[in-house]
Amino acid sequence: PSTYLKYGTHRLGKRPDPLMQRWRDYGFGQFIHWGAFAITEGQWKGKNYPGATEFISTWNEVSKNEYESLHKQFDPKEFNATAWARQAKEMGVQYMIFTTKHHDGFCLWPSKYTNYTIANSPYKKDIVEEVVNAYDKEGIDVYLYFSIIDWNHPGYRVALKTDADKKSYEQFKTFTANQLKELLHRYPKTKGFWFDGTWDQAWIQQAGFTDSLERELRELHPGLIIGSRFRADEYGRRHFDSNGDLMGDYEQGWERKLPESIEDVHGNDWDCVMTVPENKWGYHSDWGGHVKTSVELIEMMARSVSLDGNFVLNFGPKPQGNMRPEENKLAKEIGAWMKINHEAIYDCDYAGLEKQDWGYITRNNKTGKYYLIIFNPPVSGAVRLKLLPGMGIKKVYDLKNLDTNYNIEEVYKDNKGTEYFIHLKNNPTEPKVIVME
Ligand code: H79
Repeated sequence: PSTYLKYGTHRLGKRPDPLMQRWRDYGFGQFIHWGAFAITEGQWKGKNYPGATEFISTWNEVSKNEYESLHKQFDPKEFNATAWARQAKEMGVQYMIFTTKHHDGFCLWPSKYTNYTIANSPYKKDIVEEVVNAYDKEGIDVYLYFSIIDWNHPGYRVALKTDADKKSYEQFKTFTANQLKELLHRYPKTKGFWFDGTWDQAWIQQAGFTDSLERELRELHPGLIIGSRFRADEYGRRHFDSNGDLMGDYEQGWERKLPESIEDVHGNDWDCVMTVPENKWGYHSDWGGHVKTSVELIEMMARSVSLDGNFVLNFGPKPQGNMRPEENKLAKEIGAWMKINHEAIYDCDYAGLEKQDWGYITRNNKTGKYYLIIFNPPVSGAVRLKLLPGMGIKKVYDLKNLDTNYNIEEVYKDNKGTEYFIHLKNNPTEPKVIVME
C-alpha cells in the first residue's frame, strides 16, 4: 500500500521518450574529473595525500586560503578538448559526464554568481563550453556533473543547527538554483545533470525546494535527464521515496560497484561510474593500490549492459590538460575491443536468459540478436547456453570472424527450456563475442 507523498517520485516506471531511450542505449560512457584539485596532483608541499585528489582541500595539511588560490596558477597549456573528444570517440563511448563544479566549489565555467571560477584563472576561457562543443562535434552526448556540496560558498552548510545557519542556507539555495539555470542557459546542448554531494542533512531537509527546482529545470530544458541523487522526499528518503519508488530518471547509486544480478536493479534504468584505480577521480600522481586493466573494465561494461545499465569510466586529466599515459593505453585497448565488438554493447539490454559462469549475455533491442560475451572460457571448451521454451537457434557465429561455424549440441530439454553446448574451437585469449540469432 502506498502513502501519499507530496515530494515523492514524479513518475512510476521507466521513462518512455526517445531521449531516455537514447540514454538507455548508450551502454558505455566517459566521466571526466577536472578542476583546481588536479593542480595539486595529489601532493601538498612534498607530502603525498593518500586519499582522492578531489578531497585534498579537506586534509589538515592544506590551508583553505592556499587551496582557494591554486586556480591562479591554472593555465593548462596542453588542454585540447578536441583531442579528448576524439580519444573518447575512438574508445567507443556514446556519452560523457564532465565536472562543471566539484565539492571545492571551483567552477570550470565563468559563473556570474561567484568569483571562484575559471574566469579568474590565467586560462580565463570557458572550459565547459570547449568540452561541450568538442564532444558534441564527435556525436557524443554531454552531461554536466554538478556537486551540491560547495566548500567555497559562505552559505553552504552540512546541517542547519541555528537560525543563522538557516538564513545563510537560503542564500546558498538561491545560488545553487541560479547556477543550475545558468548552466542550462549557457549549454543548451547538454542532455542532463549528474548530481553529487546531495547527502548532507541540510540538503535532505529541502524536499519542497528541491521538488520544485527539479520541475523548473525540466521545464527549462525539455527532456532533461536527472538521476536519483538530486533530492530527497519529505521523510528524507533518497534515491527511492518512502513508497520505494525510484526518484529521477535512473538509479544513480552504483558508484564504484556493480549489481550482482538482475534482481538488484528492480527493473530500473541505472548507471555505474567507475575509477581506474581503487578510489581516485581527479588526477593523482600516485594512484597506489590496484589499477584496473582494460579486460577488467570491459568485463564491467559487459556486465552492466547485460543487467540493463550503462557503464561510465572515469578519466582524470593532468594539470596541463593532457591525459595520463595509463589512461591513454586503456582508451586504446578498450577502443580496439569496441571497434570489433560494439554491437554487443550499443542498443543492448538484459537478454532475459539465465546468467552463465563463462560471462554475460546481452540482446540488441533493435535487431533482437543475442551476444555471448565470454570472459571465462570453460576448460571443456563447451559454452553452456540455456534457452527458454519456444526459442531455437538459427545461427551462431563469431563477431570477429563472421564465417565461424560452431558445432552446437543439444544437451537437455524439459518444459523450462533447452540447454545447448556451443563448442569452442580454440580457447580465446581476449574477451570474445559470439552472436546468436
Ligand atoms: O566525484 C567523485 C567523488 O569525489 C564523489 N563522487 C564521485 C563521483 C564523492 N564524494 N564523496 N564520496 C564520493 C564518498 C562519499 C561517501 C559518503 Fe555517503 C557520503 C559516505 C557518507 C556520506 C553517500 C551517503 C554514500 C554513503 C552514504
